[in-house]
Amino acid sequence: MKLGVAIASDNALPSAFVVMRGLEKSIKLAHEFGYDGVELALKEPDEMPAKELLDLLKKNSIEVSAISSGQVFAARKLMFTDPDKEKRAELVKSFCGFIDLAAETGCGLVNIGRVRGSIGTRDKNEAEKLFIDMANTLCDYAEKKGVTMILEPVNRYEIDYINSTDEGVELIHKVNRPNFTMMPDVFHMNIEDDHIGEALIRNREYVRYVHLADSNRHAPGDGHLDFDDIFSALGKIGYDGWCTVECLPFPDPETAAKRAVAFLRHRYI
Ligand code: LER
Ligand code: MN
Repeated sequence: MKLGVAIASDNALPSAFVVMRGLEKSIKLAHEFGYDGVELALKEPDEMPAKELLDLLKKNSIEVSAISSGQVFAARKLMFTDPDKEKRAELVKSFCGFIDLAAETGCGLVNIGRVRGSIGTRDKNEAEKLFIDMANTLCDYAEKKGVTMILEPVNRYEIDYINSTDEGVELIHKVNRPNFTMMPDVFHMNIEDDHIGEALIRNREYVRYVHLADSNRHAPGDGHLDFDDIFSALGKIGYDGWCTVECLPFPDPETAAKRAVAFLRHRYI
């Protein structure tokens, strides 16, 4: 397994779920603290020119674990289930840029978290049709670039659609594309799933990437999640991908990033 940390540029909203901000500084610190990679939480695909980014990664021996898209929802209010055609076209444009970047950086993964959008008072089938159409459009483009789209079940207090991993798998079956799968986040699983370890084992086929935070969304080890159970389940299913820390920057970004490595390295990863 490889250990990553979620980062964003300086202009990310204060509410963005990342550990450190400032791409250049965070890539340097990620290496210094002992991470293998960074997950880039981006609003736009070109927040840093690709060449500059690739040089910076190489210089610091850091890989990109995935491109994440939460800020496309939080800052730009774009979503898969938006009935507005123009907004959906804007989303396709940004996601094609994310897919290009995922191919260029070699991570080959683009996350779909809260950007899937909500259902609200609409008929669920109507919203779901919009989601599935968008997923197919993006999978068509991603397939040509060797990129996989990873759906993240997110807890009910943040979004009203696809909260548990079982719901994620149900939707993955409906989309039914080889490059459309899932990325569980143990913070959301702790709220929505019956049992974290059992749900990971049950849905093993679709565990392509993992987000880590503790029960209070602080650094792993600072709350009461059973990480022995989580990593024992990941071991049982032969998971060998990225585990990326996506916790709140508490008490401050650098301390959170360091505490997460201190807890996870050697014990689990
Ligand atoms: C949001 O809570 C989250 O976990 C992100 O990774 C997805 O937007
Ligand atoms: Mn997450």
